[in-house]
Amino acid sequence: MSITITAFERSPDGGKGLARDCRVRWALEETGQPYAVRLVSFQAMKQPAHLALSPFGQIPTFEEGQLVLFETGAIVLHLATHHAGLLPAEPNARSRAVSWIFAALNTVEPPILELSNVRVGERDQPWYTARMPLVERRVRDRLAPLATRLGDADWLDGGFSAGDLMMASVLLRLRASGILDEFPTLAAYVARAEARPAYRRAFAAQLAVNAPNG
Ligand code: GTB
Repeated sequence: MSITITAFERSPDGGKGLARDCRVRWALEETGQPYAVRLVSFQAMKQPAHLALSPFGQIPTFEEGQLVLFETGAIVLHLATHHAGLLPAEPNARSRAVSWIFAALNTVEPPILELSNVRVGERDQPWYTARMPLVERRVRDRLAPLATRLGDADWLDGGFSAGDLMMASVLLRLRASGILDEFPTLAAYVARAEARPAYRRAFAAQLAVNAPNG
């Protein structure tokens, strides 16, 4: 059955890997699944046809036969469950890898999102200067124990898994802030993830949509 995902017709970052279709493209590449992409405008994302796929009018969505999925966690978990390459075979190791998917989305991503929301949306507010250090501290409070757990390992729990795919995707968004580089082992972890051929193919495909000539 063929797979179709949705992505921004024009991504605010110019297709540099920050929009969430990148993590789904990456999972598709890691699991060797061919896919098509339907590009949607910001306007089209809020129209009934797209809302039928994504209740909040967001990208990415995932269609495979009769199955329609939204939420990148669910999409990556679906791919990892149904295809080899992103989850270990041993049941306990598999469950631990799933813990890392949830940790990335529920524990690490929220303060990172808050940081970018404050940077973009609250810069002109009178509380910005006072609030920013608090928001940055919440990010560091997640990164420090994550770095401790990673230690000098390549990946979070044995071999590369969907948990690493999701964690690296979440951490990538921090690079522009400079905070990721305060944690050299995490910066190296993200660089290791980005060096994977599957990530590079996903990144190139997203970039090609937004900068077809460059
Ligand atoms: N929890 C959902 C998931 O994981 O699938 C969140 C999906 C989501 O936030 N999608 C965003 C969206 O559709 C695009 S990725 N937003 C429109 C809306 O909510 O109305 C977020 C994103 C977009 C662009 C950049 N960038 O250019 O830097 C970074 C992140």
